[in-house]
Amino acid sequence: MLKKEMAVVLSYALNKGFQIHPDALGFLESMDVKSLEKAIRGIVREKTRAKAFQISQGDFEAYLGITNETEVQCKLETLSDPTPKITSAEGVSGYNALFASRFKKLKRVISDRPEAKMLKTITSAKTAKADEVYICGLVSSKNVDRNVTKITLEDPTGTFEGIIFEKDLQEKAGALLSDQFVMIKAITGKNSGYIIKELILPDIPDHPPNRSESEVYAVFLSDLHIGSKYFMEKEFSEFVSWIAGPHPVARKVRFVLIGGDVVDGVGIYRDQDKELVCQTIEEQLERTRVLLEKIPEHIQIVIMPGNHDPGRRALPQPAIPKKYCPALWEMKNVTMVGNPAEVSLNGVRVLMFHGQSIDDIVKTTPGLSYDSPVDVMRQLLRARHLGPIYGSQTPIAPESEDLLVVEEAPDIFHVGHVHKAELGTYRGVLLINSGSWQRQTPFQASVGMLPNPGIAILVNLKTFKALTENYNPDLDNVL
Ligand code: D5M
Ligand code: FE
Ligand code: ZN
Repeated sequence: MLKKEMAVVLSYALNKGFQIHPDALGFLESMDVKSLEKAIRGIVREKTRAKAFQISQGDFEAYLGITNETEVQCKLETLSDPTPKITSAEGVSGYNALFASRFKKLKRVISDRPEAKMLKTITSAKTAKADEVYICGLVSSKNVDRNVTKITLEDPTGTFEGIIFEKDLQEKAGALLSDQFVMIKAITGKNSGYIIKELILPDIPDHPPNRSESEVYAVFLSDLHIGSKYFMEKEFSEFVSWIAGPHPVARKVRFVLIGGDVVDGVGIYRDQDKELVCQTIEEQLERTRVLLEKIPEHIQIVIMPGNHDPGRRALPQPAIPKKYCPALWEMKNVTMVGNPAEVSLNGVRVLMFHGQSIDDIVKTTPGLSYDSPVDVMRQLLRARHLGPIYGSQTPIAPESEDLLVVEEAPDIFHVGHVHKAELGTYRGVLLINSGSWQRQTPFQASVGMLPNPGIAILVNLKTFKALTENYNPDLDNVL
């Protein structure tokens, strides 16, 4: 609401001899004219009766039925963050150590499966010459040739080749990603080759999610691209005002998570400078701080980087380094984490990942596309890995520990990157792609990518009900 409009509405109370406490002004600014008019008349009526001639923010809160914030639980914990584990040099030990770690961690993940008891190493399975074998490994190749699919797996002891004849199983194999971990059951064929009879992905167990005791909301955002000409600054500011305002849902927001591409960055793509309104990283992050500062301090903000943010390009990424934005780091209610990260919001486990690997996965998997990022997210959970494909477009650093393994199933899986807001579920996990706050860029238009920016997703952490706040100026473009 404009200051002028607010003065007109408040004059109603002032003319009746009331004073307005200055603490209420910021709060009132975020209300719309109609609700303020209504509230002020009601409050004036009540307080005239009580002969109390000062109106404070508390009076408005009481009138609107807003509960006292301090009673609500608001506990943010960082459960895992790659930042302190990331080695400074890239390419230290090559991908051997990375794959060894991936294999070891995922073998542990599947160890409680009944089939796991029958697992043999590739070398021992080959020498045992049993009719039926169970092995596991990372997919090193996959070929479809004249109605048969041939798969090669590797474990630390050796290489295994097997053939799939069955149609259903070939389809399942079609969705296997290279370097992904898989368990298989195979039998020996006539000419001593192996025929694959089962493909078992690590997957996640179906589970009821942890819930918050207090009824609080978390807001899921990503891909703001602050600094870009196409960042929807006006709409984003309106949404921030909504969070700070009197809407009953907004009053219950306690967490805001930002899943990467906070800023547009510098030198990320050719001739980017022509599409920037802020030419330095520092300026872009300062603008971010100014915008986020409008979020009330009782709301915890978590900031994770994406491929446009500074730090390093390869996954896993450290938190946006403090040297670019000391003021943002020092904000009391801001927590900076790396990508991927896991946080707990009042006990609800949220796995945050920017989503870079989606690009490689949609390219190589039949049936998956940018239209439904949530489908790709299901695939990542089945693989229990956030970036299985090594050496493709998404750079993955050869860390000695594979930090992209999904060691524990989350309650909420929060991804961004593809600029398409979408919700889904998978085995008790709420899947969120948080869309973007950047209008379609000329590049996206040239490749036919249609984003649905300006949609905020909110989740009630007690009931797991999700809702959206739509600031997209194009009304057709809804979630
Ligand atoms: O990516 C926004 C979206 O655009 C994401 O879905 C990937 C896609 N994108 C970005 N760059 C390319 C290239 N070079 N080829 C194909 N698709 C691309 P963002 O991370 O915000 O730039
Ligand atoms: Fe983005
Ligand atoms: Zn991105």
